[in-house]
Amino acid sequence: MKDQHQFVRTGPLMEVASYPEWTQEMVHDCDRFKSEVVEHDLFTQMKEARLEHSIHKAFLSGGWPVIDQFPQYMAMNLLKIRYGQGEGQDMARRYLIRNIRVEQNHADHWVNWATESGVDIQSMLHNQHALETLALSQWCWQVCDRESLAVAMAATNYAIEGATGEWSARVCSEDRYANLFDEEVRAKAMKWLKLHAKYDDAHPWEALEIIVTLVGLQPSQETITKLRNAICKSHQFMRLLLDHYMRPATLLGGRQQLALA
Ligand code: HXD
Ligand code: FE
Repeated sequence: MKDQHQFVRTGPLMEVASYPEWTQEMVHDCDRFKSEVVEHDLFTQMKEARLEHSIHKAFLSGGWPVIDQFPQYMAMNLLKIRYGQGEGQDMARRYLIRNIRVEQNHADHWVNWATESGVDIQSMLHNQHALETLALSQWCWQVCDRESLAVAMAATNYAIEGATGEWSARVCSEDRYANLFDEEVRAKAMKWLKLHAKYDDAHPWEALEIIVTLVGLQPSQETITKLRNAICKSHQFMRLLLDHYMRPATLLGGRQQLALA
């Protein structure tokens, strides 16, 4: 049974024009926040191999909670699904089960990246992280726990994966950063970045297709607003994390002490 508001994509997966007009507007509205992540000075300095060592290590450590929890966000969303309850739910079920498995390896690759960058892994795994950087993981947990499947996937699989595909591609767009690592460990250290740095990565688009299939061709204004706010919030929390690490060193030290107190 097919209802008239059901979205069935006919155009290419990775073109925004293949989606309803409300989706195109939403994507466009959120892109401004995404750019602030992708173009962030921390990533510029990383790409140009001039990011201060302490900031580099602090970033890798501070990013860890989201890496650790990412499959759990997907698991929380998987719990919202019942088989055979519609095309959107069936697509989401396949996507989530498959990608939870993929993210298993990504956590290992992040740990390798951090290890080769000189991060103290035990403190990365067990330290309390700065409040500003914890906001991103807390937000993701909250949205996946409390909001609908569509809104939660928009905040995580669409917004975070989407921005990450672009910032990692930016860092990998030249060899300068990769060349900071000794040749013997370079491939291992760069694996996480390389895997995410694909301009042709279909994952965020697959998530978008699922979201639109879940809410249909004509969702309420309230639903659209919720989706848009969730996406923009994820981008803003990512930016907050990056801004935190780019603050002057003294302030960063002070804040970290505050978080540990
Ligand atoms: C960015 C810091 C400002 C956190 C990056 C989070 C990226 C999550 C990517 C997702 O695929 C999980 C993973 O471990 O690869
Ligand atoms: Fe990943």
